[in-house]
This record gives sequence, structure tokens and C-alpha cells, in this order.
Amino acid sequence: MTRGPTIRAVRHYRPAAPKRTIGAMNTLLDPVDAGARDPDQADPESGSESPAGTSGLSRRGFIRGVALAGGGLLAAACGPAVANWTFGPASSAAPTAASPSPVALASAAPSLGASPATGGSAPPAGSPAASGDPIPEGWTQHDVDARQAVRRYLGNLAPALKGVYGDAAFAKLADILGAADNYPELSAKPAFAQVPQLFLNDALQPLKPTIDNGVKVFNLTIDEINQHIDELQPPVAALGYNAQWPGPTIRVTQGDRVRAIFTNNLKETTGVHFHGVLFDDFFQDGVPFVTQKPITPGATYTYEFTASESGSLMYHSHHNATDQVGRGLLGAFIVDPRDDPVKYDREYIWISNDSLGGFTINGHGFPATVPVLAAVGETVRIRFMNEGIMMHPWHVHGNVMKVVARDGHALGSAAFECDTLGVNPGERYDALITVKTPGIWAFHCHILPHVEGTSGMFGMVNTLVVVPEKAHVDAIVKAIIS
Ligand SMILES: [Cu+2]
Repeated sequence: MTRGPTIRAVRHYRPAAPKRTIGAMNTLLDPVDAGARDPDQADPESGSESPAGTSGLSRRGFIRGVALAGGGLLAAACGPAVANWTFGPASSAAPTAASPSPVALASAAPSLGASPATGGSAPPAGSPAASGDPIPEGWTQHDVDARQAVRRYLGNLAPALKGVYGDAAFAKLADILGAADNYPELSAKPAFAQVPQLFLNDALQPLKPTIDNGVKVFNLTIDEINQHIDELQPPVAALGYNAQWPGPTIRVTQGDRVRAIFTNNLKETTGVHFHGVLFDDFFQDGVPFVTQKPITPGATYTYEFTASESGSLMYHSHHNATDQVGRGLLGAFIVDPRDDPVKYDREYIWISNDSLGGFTINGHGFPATVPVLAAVGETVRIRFMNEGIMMHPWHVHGNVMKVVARDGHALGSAAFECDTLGVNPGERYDALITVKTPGIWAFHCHILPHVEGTSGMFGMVNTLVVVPEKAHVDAIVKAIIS
């Protein structure tokens, strides 16, 4: 296999599978016609113009989410007042004492003035029990809430899976989810399609540089934003490069000269560190009061260096970082080798964070985490990056990961296989998964309080969705990002 198209290829999706299958998918997911896309999408790489303060969510990502979910979502998303990191339960069914929460951490950040997130999962506002439906025999409220989280995660993707997995498997899924209840989420977009889809678009459509005398020049802003950790909770007051969390991926080729220009639209100072770079000039290292003075509000600061080593790197705030990185000032910096020995069909960036926004993957908590999608026989490359303050052991069900790089450095003959991969703060691992068996495979942090509480799964939970045919992946992705 050679390195095939990444998820970017879905922009040029053409149905290639039997019509009955894709037709069902398209009908059920109701993808927006490509011609109706926001014209802003024509230049996905621009993004240095994001306004501060009111810019809120990544406009591009947000518009995509709205386009997918319909106008009602726009109203819903813009309606609630922005919570100042108050992420508490909205009902008695919410996770409380038993649900892990980085409260202690947030207490150490008095500037936020409010309790932090519990990890992204919202109580099910419209759960059957809450609406008066009976709790099935032998169940408790926990079961109803836990099912509700998965119902939100799958949304109207659940009925579409009939065309993917066939009648028998679908009948089992329908029974597990209680589809006979005709619950409202069956006709709603999946939770992950109701939040900015940076994972599926911006993160893998890297920021486009301009070229100045051979130097790749990237312009970014540093902004106050409102971030939806999931689709039900009120947005939280966050920070983002180019008004998005994660920030746009900066991607270059080994040996490139890089110039990154940051304009600070915050009301506070900051500094930007490119994590893992072997700088030729240590004054480019981005550590205020060690290698530079802080970037003051309104100021623009330029970093320039040569990307001498390839690999999965990161960029993030290195100033008041517990607060600033915890609130979203992070992004992927990928340096491709000139001839990549690692071959794969699809590529995913998986940035974890765990402090002020709760337990998140790419800025979202389950059920608003975007599944990893692959077709049988494909090899997926996942770039794990830990921007948090805790180690997270990522565990994939039913599959094996081959770890080929650590901190951007190829492991070569030391590559190893595992199904649980601990990633420490600051570390990056590149893992390959060659998928063989169709199914919906849980893929989650195995520190259990990071993923499950009294109301079911939340936070650092995701799935690896393996489908029989590539066209299924393309159809799902198209529906998500259209
Ligand atoms: Cu964890």
C-alpha cells in the first residue's frame, strides 16, 4: 500500500458503491449538496483573519456543523449564554460526585472563577426517563442515561448503518439501542456532527502558507473563542489559534524553512512554542522570559526556524500554560519526511487535553468525539498527541496498533504492537491500525474515571468504525463535513 488519500479526499467523493447502500446513507444522513457549501470553504487554508472575542467557534467548522445539522442547530448553538467554564450538570441525572472532574486543577486557576468541565458529556436532556418513558425492567436511570449517550453519538447514523452492515447486524444494533422507541436522536445528526468538525477537515487540511524567498510563511491569530465540548452543553470560554481548538494544523516538509507569525488578540500575554523542534537559534523556542519577552495584547510576533527533523510535533502556548493550553491554545505541527517510509490509507490526528475543558479528544468529549473511520483492509495512521497534564492509555477494542514513531522519531525495528498505548503529557506516538473486522469498536482512554460516570460514557471515549467498503467511509465523511 502506498500513502493514499487522507480524509481530504472526501471533498472529491464520487459514489462508487452499489446505489442501494450509498443511497440509503445519503438519504438518512441528508448530506448538504456540495454546491451549497459556504463559499468560505473555497479557501480552507485562509484563516488569519479571525476576529477576536466574538469570533466564537471556528467559523468554518461551525458553519459546516450547522449546514449538516440544519438551521435549528444554529439557533441552539448560539442561544445559550457562554458559560465561563461552568460545565456542571443540568439535571439530576448528571454526573456529580462520582463523575471525575478536574476540580482541584480548576481551583488552581482562580482567574476562571468557575468550576471546570467534568469531561464533556452532558446529561441527556431528552432522555426517555426524563420524558416519562418507563425504565426497562432490571435497569436503573444509569442504564437509560448510558444508552442515551450512545444514541446521541450515533444519531441518524444508526439507521444508515443498515446499508453498511446488513440486515442481521442492523437488527441487533437496533435492538441494543431500542430503536423501536423511535427516539428523537434517530432523526438527529450525530453529536459529533453538531460541533465544529476540526478533526475531519481543518486538522487534515493544513494551513496554507505563503512563500517568501523560499520560506513557508504561516499567519495565525490567537483568539478568545466559545467552544462546544459537546453539542448539548453551553459553550465554554476558550482560546484558540485562528479561533479554533485544536488550532489549524501546520504542515511542512523536512528541511523547510518555516516562519510562523502570531497576532495576539487576547487580553493577556502569551508565547508560542513549537514542541519537538530542534532549533538552530534558541531564541525561537517560545518561552517567555527565557528566550523572548511575552507577546502583549495586540502585538504580532514572528518565529522562524528550519524544520530539520520530521515527525508528529505540536505547537502550543508556553506562557501561563496550565491555563492557556488547558483552554485550547494547542495544535499539530507535522513535518513530513521527504520520502515517508510509513505507508497508510487514512490519517487522523488525536490531540488529547484534560484540564480546563474536561477530558477531550480534539476539543470535544463523548458523544461529540468524531469516530475514526476505515474500510476493511485499510491502514489508518493515528497521530496521538497529549497536550494535557495526565497520561492517557488509549485502548482500542478488536484491533491492534503498531506503534511506529515516538515523539516524531521513527522506531524502525523497535516498532511494537499493542492494544493499549499510554501517552504522557507532551508525548506523541504514531500508530498504524490495519483493520480487518467490520464493526463499531470502542476506542477510549482506559483510566476509567476519564471515560465513564454515573450517566454513562463521556469525555475520552471514541470508536473505530470499520465498514466493509471504502465508499461507506466516504459517504459517512461526506455527510459529516458537507
Ligand atoms: Cu485518560
